[in-house]
Amino acid sequence: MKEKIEQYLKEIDELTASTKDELEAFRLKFISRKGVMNDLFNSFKEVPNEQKKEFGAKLNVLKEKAQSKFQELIEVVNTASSKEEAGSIDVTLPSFTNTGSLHPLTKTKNRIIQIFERQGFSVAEGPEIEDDFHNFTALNFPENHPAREMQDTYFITKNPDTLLRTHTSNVQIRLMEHGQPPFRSIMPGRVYRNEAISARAHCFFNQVEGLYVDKEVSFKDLKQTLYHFAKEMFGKDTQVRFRPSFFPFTEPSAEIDISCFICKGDGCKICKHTGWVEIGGSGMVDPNVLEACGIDSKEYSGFAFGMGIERITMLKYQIDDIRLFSENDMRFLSQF
Ligand code: 2NM
Repeated sequence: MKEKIEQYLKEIDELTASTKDELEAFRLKFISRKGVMNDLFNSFKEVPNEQKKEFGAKLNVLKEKAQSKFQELIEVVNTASSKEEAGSIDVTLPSFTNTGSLHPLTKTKNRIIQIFERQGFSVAEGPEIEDDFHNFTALNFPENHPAREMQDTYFITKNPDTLLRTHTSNVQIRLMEHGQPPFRSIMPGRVYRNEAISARAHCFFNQVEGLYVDKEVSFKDLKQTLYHFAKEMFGKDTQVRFRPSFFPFTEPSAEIDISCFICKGDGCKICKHTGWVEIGGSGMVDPNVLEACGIDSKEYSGFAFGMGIERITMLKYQIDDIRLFSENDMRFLSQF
């Protein structure tokens, strides 16, 4: 028994614990009623009376030692586990709020699509690398039209019949070529023009064009459709004005102006003190265009329109430099 007590004292002295499980194992062995102390106190009954004093004292030393070691281990284990909690991830914390956002041009494009889809238009897409027929000839561009010149259009050097599309009208042509009326679609997408880059112009930009071809489509359908668009896009008080113009592919043709939503017509820098800002072009599809696509122009008529997505976005958010859209500057992009 003497040896046992000595052995336990040594064991307690040398013992360390850093986890809750090790602490519990210590408690079961040295503190609990069912542990070694219980056995020792039971054996104590068998000790001859003249030795009881000595053993009693030793047992008490062991008991106290066990108890104080237990307190010490509780401290050690608690500090270790609170450190572990501080370093681990709290899954109940709110998640990141900086999740990125859509590009302003994408936002505008999505809104335009939404407004026209609600008026029964679907979305069509086509190639950015196009042939002369779909970009110019089918659109009634005369052979010597200036837009066909090298300084306006990017031609593919290896094949002069191939070019980067200068508008998304090539998609309208492809749609009409391969299908039967009615057609009611919008065509958003990137286009290319050989222009000097400035705050107002870029050599690539985005357009959305629209086409509606059916029996008895008239200029009043064009006006109503764009009137609705302008009010949805720029607010219900927006006025729309059609100004006579010319395009090879439409006859008659008109520029689309809206009342300046910045100064409400009083005159400001944005509208150059006219009270009106241009948002695009439009017109009745020229019968030559319909015929080039195999559509009987005596049976069908249509309207078409086109606008620049950059221009609409610049007006809506009062952005004064078109180059910001393609520079990927986070100070600009993170504002949207
Ligand atoms: C514009 C302005 C006016 C237009 C015409 C056609 C087509 F293919 F039907 F002839 N597509 N897009 C059009 C008409 C485009 O952009 C300023």
